[in-house]
Amino acid sequence: MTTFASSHVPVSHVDPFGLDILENPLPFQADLRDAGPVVYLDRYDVFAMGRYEQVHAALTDWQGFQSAAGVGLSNFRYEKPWRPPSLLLEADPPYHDAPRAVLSKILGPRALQKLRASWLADAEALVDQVLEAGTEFDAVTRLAAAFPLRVFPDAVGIHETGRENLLPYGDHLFNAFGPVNSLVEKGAPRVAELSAWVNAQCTREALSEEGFGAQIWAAADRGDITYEQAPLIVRSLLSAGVDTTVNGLAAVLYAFAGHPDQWERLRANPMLARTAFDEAVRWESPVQTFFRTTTRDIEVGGVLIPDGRKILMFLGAANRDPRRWENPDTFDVHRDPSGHVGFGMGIHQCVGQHVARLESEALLTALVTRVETVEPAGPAQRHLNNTLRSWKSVPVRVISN
Ligand code: OVV
Repeated sequence: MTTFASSHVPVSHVDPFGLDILENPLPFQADLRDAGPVVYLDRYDVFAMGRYEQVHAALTDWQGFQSAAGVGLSNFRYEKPWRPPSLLLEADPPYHDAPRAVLSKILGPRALQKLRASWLADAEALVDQVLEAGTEFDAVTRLAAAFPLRVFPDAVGIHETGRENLLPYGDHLFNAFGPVNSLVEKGAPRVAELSAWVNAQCTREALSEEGFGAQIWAAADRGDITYEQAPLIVRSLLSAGVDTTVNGLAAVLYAFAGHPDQWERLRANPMLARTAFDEAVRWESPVQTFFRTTTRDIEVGGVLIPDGRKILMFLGAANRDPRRWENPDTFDVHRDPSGHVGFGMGIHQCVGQHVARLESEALLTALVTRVETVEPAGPAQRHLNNTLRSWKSVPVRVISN
């Protein structure tokens, strides 16, 4: 890190989307936090924040740090988005409010009570099936990916056919928030096909009569949203609802495989399952970064960020900021992880977080009654993505009851 003598903005030449950094972003994130509250990334001509205090403050200030110019590197003021912008993620009040209100109710804790019993039973069935097949398996494919794919598409109400497109679509979408690097280029050949499939699932006719999708269309019948908005809100479910939870579950399973003492604590008190998931979301931060765009000249930590500039918010770095967290690198189910920014913060905070928490509660609860010990059965392998902290495989060995 060097410094602009004139404006006292620390400058980093590092490419945070470089494959080497994505493989292990922690040393860079520590440098970023230590360099100052705001750092200029000259590789992309953007600003960055890595400290909890400033990330939290910027996420909470949606008037000053807008989402409507896109939450990726691309600035919608100047560049055409690769797909029609999300009505939730890439919008601000007042346009954001009706879609958000409709979806928060459909995905809220109250509404999810109806799914709880069947998701707990599904998790038990899946875990029984995996354990019957053997004591060594890949926790990512067999559990972290298998469980959301088993319950979520059904809950939305989409057809069986084409579900294998969900993960590749999400993988590309989350890559596309970053620069056009090799990860985006790798996904480019299938973008048209995958987008066409996803969009086709969002029509009223394609959706089952019950489910989150149908409930979104019912909100249009009531006039809470328009008929034009309904399919785009369904698209948000299919965009943000799969890869995120797969990687959140992978994170918590990886965390426990590496921390047998924490698994013992969970076994001693299964009520810790929900806290444990939030602690894993803090510790691993499945969504590592999102951008915001300044709506005016804004001073942060003595640095003037001009109007219309992109700022990269390092959720993962903020969640391990020693200025905010004691022993931030320690996965500890007895800590209070609340206030982490792994789900964001403010008006855009993850609208699906209760779905994610229910999925993890179901899976961990099924595991904790059946698995005495879990340990790594080989090296875990990362899957690189411009936005997601992801795993290709986490081999584990378990002793079951
Ligand atoms: C949080 C998130 C990620 C990706 C896509 C969307 C939301 C969306 O609304 O489409």
